[in-house]
Amino acid sequence: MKKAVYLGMRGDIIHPGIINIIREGAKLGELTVGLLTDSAIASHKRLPYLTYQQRKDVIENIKGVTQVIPQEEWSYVHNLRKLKPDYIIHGDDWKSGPLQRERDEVFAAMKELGGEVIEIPYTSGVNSSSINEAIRSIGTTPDIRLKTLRRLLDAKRIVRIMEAHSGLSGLIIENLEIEKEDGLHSFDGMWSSSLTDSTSKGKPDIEAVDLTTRLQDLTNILECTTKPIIFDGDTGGHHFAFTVKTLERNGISAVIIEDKTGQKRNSLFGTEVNQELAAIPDFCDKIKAGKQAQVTKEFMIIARLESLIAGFPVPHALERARAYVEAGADGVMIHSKEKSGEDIKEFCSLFRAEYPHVPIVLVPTTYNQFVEKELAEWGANIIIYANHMLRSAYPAMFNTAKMILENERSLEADKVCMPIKQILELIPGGK
Ligand code: SPV
Ligand code: MG
Repeated sequence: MKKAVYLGMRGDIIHPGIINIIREGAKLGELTVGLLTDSAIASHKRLPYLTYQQRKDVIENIKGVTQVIPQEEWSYVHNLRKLKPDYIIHGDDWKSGPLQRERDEVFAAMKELGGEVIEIPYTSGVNSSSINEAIRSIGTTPDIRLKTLRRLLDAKRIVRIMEAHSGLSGLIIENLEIEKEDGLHSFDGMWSSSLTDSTSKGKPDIEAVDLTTRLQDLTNILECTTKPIIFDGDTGGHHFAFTVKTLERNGISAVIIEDKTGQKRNSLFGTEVNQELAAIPDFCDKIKAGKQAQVTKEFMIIARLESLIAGFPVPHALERARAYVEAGADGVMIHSKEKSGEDIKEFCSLFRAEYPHVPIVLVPTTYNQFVEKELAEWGANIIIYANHMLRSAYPAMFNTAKMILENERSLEADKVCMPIKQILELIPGGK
């Protein structure tokens, strides 16, 4: 009887190194490929370019592959215990670098199961990570970027979004990664905030900046990043259908519109400003018009509930949420200024009970004592850090300007500034 061989892989980019491992694996026996699912990958890395089904279609048709099964976890061990293969095969490049822990686990599991680990010498010059890097430097397409948010929602328990108001702030969100116990942490996408966009232009957040101007700045972010973008659509304006089409064309994944009416004010403004809420049927009509206008099936229109901001209780928000979801909203954002977070928590649990699968978006600016895991337990799917890049940039710039003014020279300010050499090297190709 033929021996059973297991090979776990992402299968996003097929290169000669992988073909070599498949060839060697097939020589040993019947080769089962454990193809990592989107959620297995997203727990540790960026989403692959191709969906699971697309990757499966490719791998199944490679000579030497007997079958493809899902590997639902980052670790190989679960599938090894299930299949009890005679061999697991892997490139020997995992001896050093981030996969060492997985390697140790695999050796322990195979020893227990009585199988063997076969390590194939790494094919020099090609590996998926370096090809991935190269592809990333080329960029993305509006189509791929737009669809990524839905894929992330399917793959991840929580989608982590950070505000970007310029190409530079976008680049930080694009590239920042930190290693933690449970894998690599990074931001999943960007929030194009009306507050920080207008503030960075020296204007108030009153929906005074028109769509064309908003998009001009967004273009800078689009040009140097690949991650998905959620657009703050304020009240949706008078031409929401047109806005939806324009955002889609640019590869934006979602727009959030709020159920306010009249001249819009920022929601975190003092209570002295009385913001009127839109009538439910009017706002539903707006959602419907947007849904009818959209061209792709993946674009998302998220309804933002301002009930709690306007001083109404949770049932008021819930009644509106029901109407908006019935009108076609792809998700709801519930906003509040309440520090305790109790109102948000209550809303989440009541809404979740009625709609198990409709995404909930939270913007925990005031109730920021809760960590992402806690908000996920309440039922949140998307967390937006809505203004922190601009709020931290402004005091830094202010202090530098003040230091120069006080000292009548820039020597003292130098220690709070990035060295010239570093800023010249900051942007790839900028030298
Ligand atoms: C924004 O970022 O512009 C928002 C979120 O609308 S908030 O400022 O919290 O209202
Ligand atoms: Mg806003």
